[in-house]
Amino acid sequence: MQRAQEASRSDPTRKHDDVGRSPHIIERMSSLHLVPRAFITGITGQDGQHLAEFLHGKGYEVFGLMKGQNNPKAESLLAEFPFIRLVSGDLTDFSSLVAALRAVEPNEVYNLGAISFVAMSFNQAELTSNVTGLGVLRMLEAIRLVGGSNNNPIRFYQASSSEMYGQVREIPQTELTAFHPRSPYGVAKVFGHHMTVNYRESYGLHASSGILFNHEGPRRGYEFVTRKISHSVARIKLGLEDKLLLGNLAAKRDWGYAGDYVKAMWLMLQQDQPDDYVIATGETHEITEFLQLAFECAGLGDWKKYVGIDKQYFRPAEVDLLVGDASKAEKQLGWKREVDFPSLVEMMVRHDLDLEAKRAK
Ligand code: NDP
Ligand code: GDR
Repeated sequence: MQRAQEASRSDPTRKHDDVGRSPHIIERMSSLHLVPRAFITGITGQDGQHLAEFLHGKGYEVFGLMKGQNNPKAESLLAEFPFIRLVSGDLTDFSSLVAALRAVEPNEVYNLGAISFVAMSFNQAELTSNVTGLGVLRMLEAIRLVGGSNNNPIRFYQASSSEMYGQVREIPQTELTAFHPRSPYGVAKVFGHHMTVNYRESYGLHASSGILFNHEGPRRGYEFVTRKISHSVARIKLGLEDKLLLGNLAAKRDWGYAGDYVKAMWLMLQQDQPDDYVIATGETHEITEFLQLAFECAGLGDWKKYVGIDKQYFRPAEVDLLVGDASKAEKQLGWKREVDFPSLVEMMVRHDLDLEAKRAK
């Protein structure tokens, strides 16, 4: 009966329930779980979508944290992934995280929520520290409170980042490479990473941290350089724009495909012991290489004809080069990336060509 009521409450076609709350938001769940439950923060983001899809395919019940009183992303998310059940809350609000965990009773928590745009973190350093850094501590504390300090049954994944290496101390970067973050975002991620390790060591929490290098795909936000390029290439090809303005083209990144990377998150939580793992391709490419492949893929020829430099896209401090060594994950988790760099660029450009052609109709 209760399940039926909850199902009706989460019907995306309903506008509001009796007390005016969003119908997508659940309040309390039954404690009888027949299948494993995953709770994802950052469910509307690139990785949240990939992970939700992946876990659903594995038979999980998937719950996602949704911030805001009427988040416009809820409707499109549920239209594409109707199996997701949304829970109201915010990483800056501890009691909402406790309430969410009590309602969902998850087996696994994936903390992907963050202010994730490095450039923005320079202008909103305090907000970034609060969400991306302190948000991790709040979630760990909420897990400890709800699941207990001993034999806590909730497994935790923290979305750590290669941005923690910043001005790199060695090449390639491994789990043992020292951190030297170059942005408020990177600093906040270092805090979250160390907190995760500390809760593991202090309370025996099954808390793992994935140090993921850049991963992209058609669900990437338009503010990030790869999607900005693939989107612009499509619009240039269709005659909708003629110029692409970028910042520092000399930066080198280790770019993989997001669909491959979320599998590693899940694998980490299936291990008997929690740990930290680098997830990367082991290759590094300049932004100019991405540009060259993207413009060629659309049949536009030399990218230099279309690309200009705009100082507003340069950052106060830059991360010049990232390249990760994922051999620990490959050996212990059996993880391996499947999509290579040229296939990733092609996937993104083809997707945006289709998307922009449909929008232009
Ligand atoms: P996105 O920027 O696509 O998604 C970020 C998510 O965080 C969104 O769902 C956003 O919600 C949510 N969020 C923002 N603020 C809050 C808040 N106050 N409370 C709750 N949720 C919030 O990031 P990605 O999917 O690309 O990345 C996922 C995670 O992995 C992030 O933590 C990122 O820092 C990290 N990471 C990403 C890498 C990459 O290459 N993609 C590499 C390494 C780490 P809303 O949409 O409602 O704003
Ligand atoms: P990054 O990704 O900072 O590595 O963080 P982003 O795509 O924003 O930048 C990559 C590199 O490209 C340079 N660049 C530009 N970047 C943007 N966004 N726009 C431009 O116009 C532009 N021109 C040049 C940047 O200076 C930079 O060197 C991403 C995020 O997903 C983080 O959350 C994650 O932790 C890291 O990857 C790993």
